[in-house]
Parts: sequence; structure tokens; C-alpha cells
Amino acid sequence: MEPLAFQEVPAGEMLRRAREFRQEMERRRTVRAFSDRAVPRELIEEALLTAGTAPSGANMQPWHFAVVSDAAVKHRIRQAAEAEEREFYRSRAPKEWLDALAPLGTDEHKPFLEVAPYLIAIFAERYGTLADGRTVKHYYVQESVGIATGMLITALHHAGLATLTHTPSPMDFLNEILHRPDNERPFLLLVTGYPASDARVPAIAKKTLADLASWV
Ligand code: IYR
Repeated sequence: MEPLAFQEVPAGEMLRRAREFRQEMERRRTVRAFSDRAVPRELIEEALLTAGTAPSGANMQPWHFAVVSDAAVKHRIRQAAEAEEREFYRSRAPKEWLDALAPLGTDEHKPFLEVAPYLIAIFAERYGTLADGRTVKHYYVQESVGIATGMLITALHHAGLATLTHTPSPMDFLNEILHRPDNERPFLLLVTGYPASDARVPAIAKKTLADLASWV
């Protein structure tokens, strides 16, 4: 055990900080039109380290982030993702799902997978592997990776970048293209960069406090 490095916020500042942070997070929008403007790699590194501070089951940190900036690799990912998405939009998706997506205006075309400077493929490690080949059990893998992903999205937004949580389904092609082992399951593809200067987003509303919380 070691002492907790807790930094107490002066009582008079807590609410202001909480409110400012809430307002900053309210400005986050999922973006589907990206600029090809370069982003310093250090920004991505800092955000990844922030994600790595996430709590996880038994601190197993069951995540791996494969960061793609290589144009040829992005091209392959786009081709594979669009092939799955074509199937999804043309036949796999039930009508109810397509109706739910209609307000977002999405379709099988995913140019952002080549335009954005970085694609972060997030993998969930179903179990760990030691150097000698033995395996280590991981706990609450989906929850842990979901929390880390949320923190990554928050960190990238805080750094001034836009993100898109993209979920082509199925996405096992990511293991093959990115040479990731079998114990890693693709969790989500996070696209990041600057938004296109003419980017538009659907008009959506978030739940009110009364809708999202109850107090007992
Ligand atoms: N993966 C598809 C469909 C899609 C599904 C959901 I749920 C979304 O919130 C958005 C899109 C696509 O990326 O187009």
C-alpha cells in the first residue's frame, strides 16, 4: 500500500469546476466529416495514457490500442469496413434499426476512415498472456474497456480533437489487418482528428437530469 495522492479542490471551486467541465463535455459531438489536417502524435499519446488510467477488473488493464496513421493500412480498413457496412445497410440490418439510424444520415460510405489522420482500433483482451505462454484471467473486460474508451474520447475532446465511435460489424478484419492476436477482440474503431471546416452534425438532444437520474 502507498499513500493516496488526493488533491483536494477548495470547496468554493468545486461546483464551478464541475459546471465548466460539464459545459466542455456538452460541446462534444460525434463527427463524421473529418479534415486531413495533421495532428501531433504527442496529443494522441497523452490521450492514450489518460485512457490507461482507467479502472479495470483486478487492474488487469485488458485493452490494447492500435493506432493507425499509415495511408495504405487506413485504405485496407476502409475497404473491409465498407464491405461489412454495405451488407449491413442492404440486408443485415432490420428495418427498426435502419429507422433508428435515419436521423443520423449514415450509410455504407466511410471516407473518414482514410481522411482522418488517426484511427485508433481498440481491442479487448479476453485473457492475458505471459511471456512463458501461460494465460492470465481477465475480469469485467467489456466494462473495463468501455470505461477506458470513454476516458479516451473525453481526453481527445479536451485536447481539442473530434472523434467518431465507429462500429463496423463484424470487425474481425481488424485482427488480420493489424496483426493482433486471437485473445484480442475488436471493441471499437475510434476515428480522430480535426473536423472538416464544413462539418455538420444531426440536431439531437441529450436526456435531462430528470430523465437520466433518480434519487433515492
Ligand atoms: N455501423 C454502422 C451502423 C451504425 C450503427 C449505430 I447503433 C450507430 O449509432 C451508427 C451507425 C455505421 O457505422 O454506419
